[in-house]
Amino acid sequence: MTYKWNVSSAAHTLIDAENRRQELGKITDEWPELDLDVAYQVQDETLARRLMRGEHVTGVKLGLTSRAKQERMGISSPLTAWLTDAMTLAEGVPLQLDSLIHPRVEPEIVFVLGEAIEGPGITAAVALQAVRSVHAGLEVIDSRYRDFDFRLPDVVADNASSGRIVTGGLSVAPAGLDLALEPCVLHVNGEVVHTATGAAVQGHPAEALALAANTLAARGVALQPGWIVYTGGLTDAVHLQAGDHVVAEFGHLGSVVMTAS
Ligand code: OOG
Ligand code: MG
Repeated sequence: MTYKWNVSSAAHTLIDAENRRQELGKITDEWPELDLDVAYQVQDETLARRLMRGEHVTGVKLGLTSRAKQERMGISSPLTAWLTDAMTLAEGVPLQLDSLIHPRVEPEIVFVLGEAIEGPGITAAVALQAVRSVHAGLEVIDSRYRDFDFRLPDVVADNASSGRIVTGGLSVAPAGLDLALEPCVLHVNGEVVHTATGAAVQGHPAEALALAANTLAARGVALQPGWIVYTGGLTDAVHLQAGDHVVAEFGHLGSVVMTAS
């Protein structure tokens, strides 16, 4: 029997895999016609299903904005996806590994917006003016695809492997920061596993913010005041195991900590 793929069945399959913590093969293997436009329709349909079960949009995330991430995943174009309140993990609350499929963690620079940003035509400088605060962040990604093996439309449909976000409590005003030079050291169980500076993300994290504003404008979406924006992993992501203690330590943004259990 061949499965009848369409926007609705793809969204259902992805949300069901997430709920049941089961990996899938690539959708594009069975549905090669899944192009980027349709993939974003699937992503929006997965969001609709999250909202229907009571979640709220808290912001957006960018994916594959750094060379480290692009090279690891074998995909060179950035993408955007949705963040909801159900993805938020408070700092200090352990991540339950059995609530996810095969989580990995990556450090990110995070913006909280004070004003709306409505593309197109937004530059990094203009985008930065809408930022209220900058934070240290850890994102736990959890692809619904086996071994994180996907093509661009697959990962777009899968809400860019969204899992959990942990945002550092220190809130830093953007004025006076040079985010291209902002250093980040990722420690796992006391060992340094990756280092980067903010320039890893599109040359400057505000470029990623502008990219989000401009590409979302094409889908009729403006970034809203109060939204949180995860600008993309600065480094390759790290597999998580029970007991892992992860710290992303930044130069001016403080540190953010997460423990897996
Ligand atoms: C795709 C999600 C990428 C990032 O920050 O680059 C992402 C993946 O690597 O599974 O969240
Ligand atoms: Mg990420």
